[in-house]
Amino acid sequence: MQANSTEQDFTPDDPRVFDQYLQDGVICLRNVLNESWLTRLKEGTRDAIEQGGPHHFRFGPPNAPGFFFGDVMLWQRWPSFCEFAFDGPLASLAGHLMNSQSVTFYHDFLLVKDAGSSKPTPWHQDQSYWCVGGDQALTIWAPLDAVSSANTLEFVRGSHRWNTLYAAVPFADESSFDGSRDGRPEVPDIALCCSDEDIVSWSLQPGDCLAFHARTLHRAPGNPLPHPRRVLSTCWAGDDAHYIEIASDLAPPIKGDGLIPGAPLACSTFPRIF
Ligand SMILES: O=C(O)CCC(=O)C(=O)O
Repeated sequence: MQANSTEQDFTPDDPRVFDQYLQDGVICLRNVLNESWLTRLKEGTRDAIEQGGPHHFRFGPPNAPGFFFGDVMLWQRWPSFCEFAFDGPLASLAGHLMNSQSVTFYHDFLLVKDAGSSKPTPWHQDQSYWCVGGDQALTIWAPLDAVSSANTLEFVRGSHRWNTLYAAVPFADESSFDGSRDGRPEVPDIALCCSDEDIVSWSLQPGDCLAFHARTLHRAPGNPLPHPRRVLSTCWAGDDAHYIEIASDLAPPIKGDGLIPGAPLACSTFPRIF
């Protein structure tokens, strides 16, 4: 399957942004983060990798290049990530795309694929891993390094409208994550059920973002390039998002503070931004 890197892209103030997101479940937005935010996030990323948090993972060769590092809830430990979540440009963008009056910050997720990492990210939907029900939920994927067709995300265009939430899959064979306890169907074989035209992807510069619905299927290759692929994903919830309990493992493995099923998600763990 060949990823198509020539898809249409937009600037955040383009009036077509909302309809495009609604239709495809993914949109590429150029020049969203300025140099100042990028510098702060790169500094924060360096620190975060050095001192992985309680839920970080590191797959690949131990103590050697080519690793795949991930960590969540960085905003709770690092001022740069906290200021980015609360004062950066993504909350209002998320609110616009979700057509939501309120925006709750669910979590951040740092993903670093070192130069030469052979770890692909499997096809999955983000909502499969979450304690979040509802339709107004999305992720914004912000690379801190240039990405090309060799190491960017790929999406099944429109898959957020398939009305199916699949079982969550582990990000690596060596992971103990179990997403199979809720009787959800397995992610289908995308090569069999989708044509090349259904798969979309973009090359990005630092500052550009991909915003996608929490049920849009996506994957990524490893990182065969000679420089790291550092990305900050942030996950946002809107008016109809609510807390759910699932039997499978959660990612992040955090249930929030005093939440009851069906109630809004906002709490001290998942703060409401506006
Ligand atoms: O960056 C990756 O490899 C995967 C990212 C992803 O799946 C996400 O941010 O939801």
